[in-house]
Amino acid sequence: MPDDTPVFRPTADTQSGRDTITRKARQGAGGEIHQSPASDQYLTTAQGAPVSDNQNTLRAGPRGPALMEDFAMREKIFHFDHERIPERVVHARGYGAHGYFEVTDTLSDVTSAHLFQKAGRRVPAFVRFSTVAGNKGSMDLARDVRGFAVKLYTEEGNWDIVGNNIPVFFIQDPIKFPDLVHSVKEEPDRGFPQAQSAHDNFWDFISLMPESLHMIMWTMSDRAIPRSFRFMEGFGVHSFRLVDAGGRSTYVKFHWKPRQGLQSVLWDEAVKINGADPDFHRRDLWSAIESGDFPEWDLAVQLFDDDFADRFDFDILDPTKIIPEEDVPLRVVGKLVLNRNVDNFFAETEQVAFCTQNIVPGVDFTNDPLLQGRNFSYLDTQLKRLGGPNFTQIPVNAPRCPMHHFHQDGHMQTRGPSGRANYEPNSWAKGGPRADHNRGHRAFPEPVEGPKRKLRADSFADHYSQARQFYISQTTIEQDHIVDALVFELSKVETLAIRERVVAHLPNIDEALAQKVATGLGLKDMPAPHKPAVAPKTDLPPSAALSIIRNGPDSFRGRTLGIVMTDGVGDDLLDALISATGDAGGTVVLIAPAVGGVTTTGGKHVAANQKIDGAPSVLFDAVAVLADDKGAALLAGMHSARCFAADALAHGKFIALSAEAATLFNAGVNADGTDEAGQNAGIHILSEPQDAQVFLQDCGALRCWERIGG
Ligand code: HDE
Repeated sequence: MPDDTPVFRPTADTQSGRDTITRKARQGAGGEIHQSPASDQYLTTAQGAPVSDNQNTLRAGPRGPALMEDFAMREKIFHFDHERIPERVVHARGYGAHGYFEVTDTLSDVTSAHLFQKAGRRVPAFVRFSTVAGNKGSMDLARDVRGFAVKLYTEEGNWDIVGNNIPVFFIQDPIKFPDLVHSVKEEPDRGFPQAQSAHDNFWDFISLMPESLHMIMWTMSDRAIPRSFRFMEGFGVHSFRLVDAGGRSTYVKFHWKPRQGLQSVLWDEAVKINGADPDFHRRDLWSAIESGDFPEWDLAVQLFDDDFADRFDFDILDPTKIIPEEDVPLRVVGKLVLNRNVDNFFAETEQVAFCTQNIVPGVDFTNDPLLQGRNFSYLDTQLKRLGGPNFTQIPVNAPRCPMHHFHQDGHMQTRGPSGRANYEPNSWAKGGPRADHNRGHRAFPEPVEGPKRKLRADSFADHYSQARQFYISQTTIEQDHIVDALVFELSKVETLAIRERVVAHLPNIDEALAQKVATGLGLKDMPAPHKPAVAPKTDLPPSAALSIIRNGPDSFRGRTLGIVMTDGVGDDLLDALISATGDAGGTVVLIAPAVGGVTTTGGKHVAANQKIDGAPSVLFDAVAVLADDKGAALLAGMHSARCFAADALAHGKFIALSAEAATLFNAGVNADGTDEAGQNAGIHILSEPQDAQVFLQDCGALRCWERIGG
């Protein structure tokens, strides 16, 4: 494809008004133009007929029966009755945003994909993040894997990298996927629990599927409770192929690395956030983009060849295994930026259809069995969900490059090509469209032979070595969280035999882990260890890349400070804290006993964003309480304020206080900043406005582990 092909750019003028955005987005995507209501428009039916009365149904007499003749009423109710479509069978709850992907380093040495031939090339992107198990209305902070699905609208068609925030999966074969999903979803007889893995069916299945143990280490880690979509990694999981113009293949694994760093919440925070704001993750993404703080990820690739694959301890086709970054380093080749919220959640986030089979020339599949199963499932599921084969015409799904094919008709067809030629070859439309061997996608001609049999390769048999490697790669704090998570989940399992069967797998990962979980569960005896098919390797070295704490943010950028203020708050301190947070790239949320706001010592009125009851400290990365003596006494009498303080302390938040507000935090915190009980770590008593800068520097760390015993 020539280099002067127009580069596709996302709509830039997103701030210019809702009508414009909607029209541009629809037009750009080749779809119909939607009409946004404006004040000078009149109401019509879907057929365009003006409506005379939208309050009263046509009746025979003022108290008489409704008349069938009222076509406006019937159309309205008919359409309403059919508003819902089936939710996704997994990943039902999700949130999407638009942006772009830009190549920062060419990959022309390994792939013929047009996108990667030149640094600086940019294509529009749509990303949908999701939880897996919960239904569409479930809460965001479920302990769960997060989907990280990326659609790149390239000039050679849509390329979907349908990944997760965890680089491995529970199972090795697609035939087990329905069993896995059934086991984690609500139990079929009772219809609960919702969006939780902490129940008998899930752990029963896991206890009988040792191949899931590596993934279990990840899902019991803090990876499964991210602080926000913006602070998590994404992974393509499978090994794919890149293929160059000469037909040479290189294996590749895809990684999305957040430029914001990695950050997760504590389980106690997750539980409370779910109550305080079940939309925490979607609100976070929406607000960040709306405020112009666009989240960014680097696309990094791990490239390797057959020699490496042959030497590697594990099978590169096995989706329950990673390739450590220390073995195959990451090469950063691009940047993903999310800079535009959807105009309409249903039209875009709900109707977007990702399919693993959507690849472009220069990219190809491998024989990873799970990937091959997925290639069937995604196309199939869209048919059910979106109602017919023409879902590719929905604007968010439509390619942004020219399309020429002979598909026709079907439900909801909106393309009506003219002319007589609807088959190929034909002699009507001279010259095209025709398949082009040089331009089109060509499968890598891997020689394949072997008897047809239902079997699993021996090279897939080691289920524990990498689970152990993951565990030993964690800091002590993170290892403790894995223990706590296993104990929590298994304590919700009612059947003792299931608890024991799970614990029986753990000595194959780490003896101390097994012992701690057994103790946490109050098991009388340690169950006999499960006998592995292949002895676990104990010599795999730890990998620093696997820890969140070792890869946390290095500043307060993109994070939020919650400031509780009362009447009598000092102007200087408040202003200093707000501007220091802004300088650090963070956001401030002002909280007060009443949402109307407070009056400062200087007599200024400051409106609040939240009333304290609706803004518990779990919603913020760091907190401050600024009050005078009277305000501190008022807060001390409020249950919500006491909980705010107690949680901020318990969760290791960095805390800034006016001297008077220190009383709210009682015990170890003294107004003069002395720390007899050692509980003052991470707590700043602000005396001077310049203390705010020092506080914000501290806040750059993840949280104050020192105070909470990390
Ligand atoms: Fe999916 N998965 N999956 N999955 N998956 C779906 O497709 C499936 C797997 C992932 O935001 C479904 O459109 C099978 C791995 C994401 O719209 C469905 C297997 C990974 C999303 C489906 C897997 C994923 C889905 C449901 C095992 C990480 C959400 C709705 C063979 C690499 C996409 C839909 C979105 C969604 C099938 C395993 C990621 C049913 C059969 C491994 C991020 O087709």
